[in-house]
Amino acid sequence: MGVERKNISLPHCHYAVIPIPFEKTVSYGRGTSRGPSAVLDASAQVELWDEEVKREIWEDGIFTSAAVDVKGETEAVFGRVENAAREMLKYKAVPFYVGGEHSITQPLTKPYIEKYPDLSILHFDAHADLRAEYDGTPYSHACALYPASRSVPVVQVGIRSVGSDEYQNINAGKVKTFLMHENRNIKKLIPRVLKSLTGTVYMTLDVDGFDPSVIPATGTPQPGGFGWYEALDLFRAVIENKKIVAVDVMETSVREHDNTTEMNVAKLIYRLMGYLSQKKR
Ligand SMILES: [Mn+2]
Repeated sequence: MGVERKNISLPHCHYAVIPIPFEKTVSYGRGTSRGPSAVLDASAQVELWDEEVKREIWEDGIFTSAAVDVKGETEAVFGRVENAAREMLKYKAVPFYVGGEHSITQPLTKPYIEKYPDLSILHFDAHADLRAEYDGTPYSHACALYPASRSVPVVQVGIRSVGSDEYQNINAGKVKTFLMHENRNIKKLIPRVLKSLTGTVYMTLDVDGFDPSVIPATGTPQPGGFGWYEALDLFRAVIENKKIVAVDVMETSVREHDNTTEMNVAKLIYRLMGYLSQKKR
């Protein structure tokens, strides 16, 4: 990110940012391939001193890697994404994978599921993403959490768009789904989410989990999402109470004459790093 220290190497950093500008199966609005670079550019405008965490978070070391190569067939791209995640497991840094479309959460979560027997996934999204297949492919953004949900607990929040072909997968098997309209009191929601998660958590954040007033530029927006502070309350509680092994932030798009989305996503990532830093002290 724009806030990284000069000459810092990955083994010494507490955080890593890995851009993955993949966009292939997006079914509606396009632009997620430009999301990661827009977030990195915007990160240069985020204040280094965080007013909530009250720290210069960059001092812990933020390593930004080159973007994962997303050219070619989806299977090949997914292989490279999985390898990138596997590589990150060698370091102490908490990785922040920045997408790109949500389908890449499929290969990203694989090495974590293998490594951590008690892993669960916090899935923040407007959409359930639990279709086995969509538009003729299992690699669609609409299937992002389906493979993981077959093997580890997936706790969904923000959900307010569910298809008839995935309805049987919510609140079934290893999936706990907190539908947005039934859980509008965030203070009551937080302890239920904490109870549903295991001790080790992978956080996958589709930015459309936020209300479009917070994050306007995303592939498939839905009304009635999380407010900024509601989401931060939830994320802070999860980070304080769980071991976070990785975070992905997906579906950031860009649109002309409006940099609200990339600014807010950059601030979100920096703030989450701040929560993780606070915990260490
Ligand atoms: Mn979504």
